[in-house]
Amino acid sequence: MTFIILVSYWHVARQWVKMRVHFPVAAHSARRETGAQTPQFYKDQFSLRRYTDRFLHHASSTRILEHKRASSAYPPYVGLCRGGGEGETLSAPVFNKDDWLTDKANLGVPFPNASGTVSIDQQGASCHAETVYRQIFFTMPAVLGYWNIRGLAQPIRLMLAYAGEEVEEKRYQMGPAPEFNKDEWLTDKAKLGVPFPNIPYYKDGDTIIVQSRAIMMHLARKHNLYGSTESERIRADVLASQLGDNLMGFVRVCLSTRMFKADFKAKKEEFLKGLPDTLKSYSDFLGDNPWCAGKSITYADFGLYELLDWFRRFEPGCLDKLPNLVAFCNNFEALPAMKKYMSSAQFLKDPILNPFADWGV
Ligand SMILES: N[C@@H](CCC(=O)N[C@@H](CS)C(=O)NCC(=O)O)C(=O)O
Repeated sequence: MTFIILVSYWHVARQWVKMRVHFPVAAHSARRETGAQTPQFYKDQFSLRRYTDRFLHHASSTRILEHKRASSAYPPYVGLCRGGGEGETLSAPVFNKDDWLTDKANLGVPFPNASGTVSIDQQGASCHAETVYRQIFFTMPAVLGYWNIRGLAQPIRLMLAYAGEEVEEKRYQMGPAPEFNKDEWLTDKAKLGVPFPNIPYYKDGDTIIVQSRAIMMHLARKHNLYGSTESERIRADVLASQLGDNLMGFVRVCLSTRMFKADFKAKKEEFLKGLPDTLKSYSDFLGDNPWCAGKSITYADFGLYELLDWFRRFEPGCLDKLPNLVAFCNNFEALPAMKKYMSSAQFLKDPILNPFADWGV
């Protein structure tokens, strides 16, 4: 009996020491070691998926995510999550958190703790694990996969740059002629795990989106680039669909030799005959508006800019008689985020199309 009482006391005393002595001491040393405000704990057997799902739910306002992604100075926390089991202090390299902490007080979300500050309480490591996994999740940027060309991904890249969303790009390289080897992409294609694997794809946590327009519309909803009235949204959607038609027509011309065994020069000439009318339709659609849906920029404008830029490269001077389209391009390029992106190393000016095309390679 005495033995049982002693063991119980020992157990309670151990728990008390753990909560009141071990954790605070560990907290203190972690603070010193990492420069962080609070210690970081984790429990590695917790499922990442479970916590990322929960975090996605918490962050359905996505302000936390956006905050992070808009802030390139915020260092990755993934490095904090190594070693140890329950209650172990992670001896991380120093990641200064001031960038985040300055904004934390003003974040205005129910869980500003998702910043990664950890409180030591009776829930012990499980709550720490969640917090740390949240850190991992929201410091992991989305991935955009596409060929190492402008192609269908460029308007998406422009949107991401405009929205300030940090993204990791997987730019697949197609092999040279005559094989034009696609293995780099095909290896990933088999593992993508969606019913219609294709590029571009946009992978954000567990969410994988294929189809360029679906990606753009998702980003439009996420970053408020989808107009504010139904008629603005209709205008944006109509333009995006029209752009898709014209882009495919144009790409077919550029793939004359490879896909249609047709004479590129003849196809180009034919295309150029129709180009003024095509451009006039866009000019009429835009009218006096600064952007295609009206006063505010929408996802379709990113597609319009891209196609107009291809056209003026394909046929220099083709926009000259349409001052509103010229102004549209100039205004687009003058947007501070675009100016910055277009002069950055990430910006792809060329190639526009894959190496088997007759133009834009
Ligand atoms: N409709 C799709 C077309 C996607 C597509 O055709 N992707 C081309 C590059 S532009 C590709 O190489 N896909 C790889 C594949 O089919 O495996 C979209 O808009 O995303």
